[in-house]
Amino acid sequence: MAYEDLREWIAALDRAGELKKIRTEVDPILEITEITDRVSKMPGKNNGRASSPGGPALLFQNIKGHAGAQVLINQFGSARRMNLALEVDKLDEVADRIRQFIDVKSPQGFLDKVKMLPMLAEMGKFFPKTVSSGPCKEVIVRDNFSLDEFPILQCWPKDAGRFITLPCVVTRDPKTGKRNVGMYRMQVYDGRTTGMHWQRQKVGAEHYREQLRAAEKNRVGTDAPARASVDIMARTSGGSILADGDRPAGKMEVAVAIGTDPAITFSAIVPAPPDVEEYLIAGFLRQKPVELVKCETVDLEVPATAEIILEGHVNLDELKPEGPFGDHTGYYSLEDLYPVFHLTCITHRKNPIYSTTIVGKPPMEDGWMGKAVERIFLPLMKLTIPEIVDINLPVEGVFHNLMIVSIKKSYPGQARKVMNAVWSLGQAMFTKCILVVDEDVNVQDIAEVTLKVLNHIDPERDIQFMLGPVDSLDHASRLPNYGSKMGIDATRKWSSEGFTRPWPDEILMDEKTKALVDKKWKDLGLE
Ligand SMILES: Cc1cc2nc3c(=O)[nH]c(=O)nc-3n(C[C@H](O)[C@H](O)[C@H](O)COP(=O)(O)O)c2cc1C
Ligand SMILES: [Mn+2]
Repeated sequence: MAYEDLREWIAALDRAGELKKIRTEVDPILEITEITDRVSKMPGKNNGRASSPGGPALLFQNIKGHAGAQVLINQFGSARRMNLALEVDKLDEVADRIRQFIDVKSPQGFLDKVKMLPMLAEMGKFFPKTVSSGPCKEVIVRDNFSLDEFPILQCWPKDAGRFITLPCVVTRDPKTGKRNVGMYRMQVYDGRTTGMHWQRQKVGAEHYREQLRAAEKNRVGTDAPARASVDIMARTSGGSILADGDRPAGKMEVAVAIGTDPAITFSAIVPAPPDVEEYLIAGFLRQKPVELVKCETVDLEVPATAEIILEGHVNLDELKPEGPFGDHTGYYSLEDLYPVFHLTCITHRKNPIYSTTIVGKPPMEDGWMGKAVERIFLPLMKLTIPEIVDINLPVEGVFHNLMIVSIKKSYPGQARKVMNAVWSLGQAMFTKCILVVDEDVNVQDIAEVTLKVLNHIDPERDIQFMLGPVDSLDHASRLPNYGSKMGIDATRKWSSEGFTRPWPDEILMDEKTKALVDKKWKDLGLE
C-alpha cells in the first residue's frame, strides 16, 4: 500500500523501529548536522550487509527558535529504509518491474493480448491525477509569509547561510508543457527569496534556458531565430552569466514541494530522461497515481499531500552568487552565479513537518538514494549498452567520480565503446573515472576489483582520456563544468587488440583437495 504522505511514511518508519524521536532541544544551525552526521556513520541494523552503516531516521521535535516545529532527517539513510520507502524487500524488485515492461513483445494472438491486460491496467495506475484540493492547502498565506517560520538548517560552518536541502522543484517545459520535478538545493537569502541551484545540465536549467531563448527571440525580433538562440546561449554561457544586462527580461514560474511521500521525493533525484515526468515515475514506484493540486499564484501542479509548498518565479535577467555549501563530495562547493527564486505564496499543512537532509563526507543519506538509483537504472542502462553485466558506484566515489562496469566482451575495443556509451548516457556524462572489467570480476567486491584491475592494465596503453562536461561540484577540473574524464580498460587484452603475450592462469585450488581439507578442518583445530 502506497504511503499517502510524509506522515504515513513517518508512522511506517516508527513501526519498523527505524525512527528515533528526539525531544531534547536542538539548534537548526549546525547542531542538527553534527547529530545527523554521527548517526549516518553508525553501524546499521538488518541492512543486508552486516557492515553497512546507517543509524535511524530522526524526528526532531524541539527546535530552538521554532516552538512546535518538527524536522525529519535521514529518512532514506540505510539500505533497509530505502527498501521500505519503495515498499520492496530488495531494490532488484523495482528493477524487475522495469524489466517486465521492457520485455513486452508484440502479442502474437488473442491469448497473448489477454495476458497483456493486467499490465495495461497496471500502467493506468502510474499517471498523476489532478484533484480539487488537498492537505497542502490547509493554510494559504499570500501576503504575510516568510521562510523564517520554517526550521531551515545551516548545515556546515562555512556554508553561505541556511539551505533548503530536500526540495522537489517543479517547472514546466514551455515547448511541450511537460512538468519536471528535480531536487535542487535552495539557499535562503531572506524570508522571500532563495537561490535556485539547478546545475547547467539539469532539466530545470533547460526549462529556464528555453524561456530565455524565447524571450531573446522576441526582443531582437530577428529573421533568424536560431541565430538569436545561439547568440544568447554563447553570450550568457548557457544562461549562467549575466552578460552586463544584455539579456531579455521575463519570468519563469516555479513551485517547490517540501515533505512529500517518499516515492515523490525519490523521483526528484532520479536521473530520468528529460521528457519523462517525475510524477509518472513516482506513480510507477508507489503503484498508485500521485494526486496533484493546482498552485494559487502560478500555473503549476504540486503533490496534494505535501507538507509545504512554495510558489514563485525566477527572473530571466537576474543571477546572484550562490554557495559555498558543504557538499556530498566532502568539500564545500564553490560560490557561483545562479537564478533567484522570488516567492509569491506559501501554502502548507497545519503544523507542517519540515523534511530535510544533509550532505557531506560519505556515507550519508544521499549515498543510499544513489545506490537505489544504481540498482534501478541497471536494466535501463542495459537497454542501450547490452553487454553490461553489473555496475558499482562506490559511495566514496561520490557517484560522479567512479563507476566500475563489468561487461561481456565479444569484440576488440569493446571496453572503450562502453566508456563512450556511459559518457553519453544522461547524467552518467559526469563520470570522472570509468573502470571496465570482464564479466568474471565481481564489481561489488572492491578488493577483487583492485587486485584484478591493477594486475591487468598497462596504463599507457589502457587509459582513455576524454574531454567534455563535468559535474558542477568538481573542484579540480581546469574550468567549472568543463574538463577531462578517464576510462580504464581493465579487461583481458586479446591478440586482436595487439596483445600477443601469454595470459597467466588465476590461482585456484582444485576441488578434490578442497574437499579433503574440508573433511579434516575440524581436526586441525584451527578455529
Ligand atoms: C540531497 C540531494 C541534493 C541535490 N542537490 C542538487 C542541486 O543543488 N543541484 C542540482 O543540480 N542537482 C542536485 N541534486 C541532484 C539532482 O537532484 C539530480 O541530478 C536529478 O536527477 C535532477 O533532476 P532532473 O534530471 O529532472 O534535472 C541533488 C540530489 C540530492 C539527492
Ligand atoms: Mn527530470
